Amino acid sequence: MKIKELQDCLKKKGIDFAFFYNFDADSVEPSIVYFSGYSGYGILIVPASKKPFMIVPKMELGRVKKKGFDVYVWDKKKLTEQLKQALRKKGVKIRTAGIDETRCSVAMAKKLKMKLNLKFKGVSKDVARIRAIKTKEEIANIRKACQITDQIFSGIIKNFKTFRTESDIAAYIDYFAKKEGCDLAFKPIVASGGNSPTPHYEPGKAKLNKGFCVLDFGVKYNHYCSDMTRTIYIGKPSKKEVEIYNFLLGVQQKAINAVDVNKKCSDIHNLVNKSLGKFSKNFLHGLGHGIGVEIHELPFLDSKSKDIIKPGMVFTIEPGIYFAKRFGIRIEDDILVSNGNVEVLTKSAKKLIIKC
Ligand SMILES: [Mn+2]
Repeated sequence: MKIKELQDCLKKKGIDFAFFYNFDADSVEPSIVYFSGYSGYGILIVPASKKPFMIVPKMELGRVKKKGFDVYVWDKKKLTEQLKQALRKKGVKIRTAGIDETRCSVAMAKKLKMKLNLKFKGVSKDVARIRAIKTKEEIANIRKACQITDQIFSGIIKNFKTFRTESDIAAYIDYFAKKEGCDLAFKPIVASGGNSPTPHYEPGKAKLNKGFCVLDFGVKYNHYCSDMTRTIYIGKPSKKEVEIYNFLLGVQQKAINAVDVNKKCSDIHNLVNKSLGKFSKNFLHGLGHGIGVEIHELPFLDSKSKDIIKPGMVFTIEPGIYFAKRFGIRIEDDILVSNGNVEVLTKSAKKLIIKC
């Protein structure tokens, strides 16, 4: 169990308990989702050697109780006092707290320090490392997210005639993700024609332009993300355009073939840079990133990465070639590495699709 892994790490670092919180109704705290499956407002405390517990608003009690955690009803005005009492009741020492230093606000840290006289140690790297290796259940969720992503892509292709603008396609993705009970993993990218060279383009009411059209989207199934990119062509591609597309596809396949346990992530990125030859200067981002409860997590496949590929990792391979103001092409799949096996979880075809 992953909580046990976190607790082992807390003990090793001399931390009494880990403290994660989410006080923003519009967002989720990845660590709370990850360790508890609960995606709402509240606090998760993971003591180094006692059972974890949560403090949530009364209206959320039902949701949390289903997850099997001890839970206290949150008293808004007395949060720190309440936390102190709960920790004492559980017999947890109140000296050193592990916080996700990338997410805990300065105001929160100040308050905890003042009212509870706590010392802090950062645990963000430890949590990221634990999260990088997926369990069977997590893999099943990601697999399902990838299946739904494939279904949405085939729906886009089938219904292509009905779309007039980039946002028509974005809305279709949004609708079908939600119809399947999923959230979007991120705001879909639909970048046609002259917009395609912008890797993180935000689709608007622009009419679908002729030329390459980059479709980059993913869903969250049970909080777990998928992330896929296909580049299609609207109109009639020139011979040169088809060549560049097929060249990039070859490079992407080469990168996937190079994935193996114990390889350095930076080596795979560097291999792609080398294979791109004169186009390597047109490759503007890292080759890939892990996916899980967050859309970008360990491992990272870029030239500076120190990450090593291990069984249980799931990450993207997404080389791209971008020519400013002309066109861009990106092809992205989600890759699962297990013992002795590398599997591509996103199955949508990659032969260039041409729509008139
Ligand atoms: Mn991606």
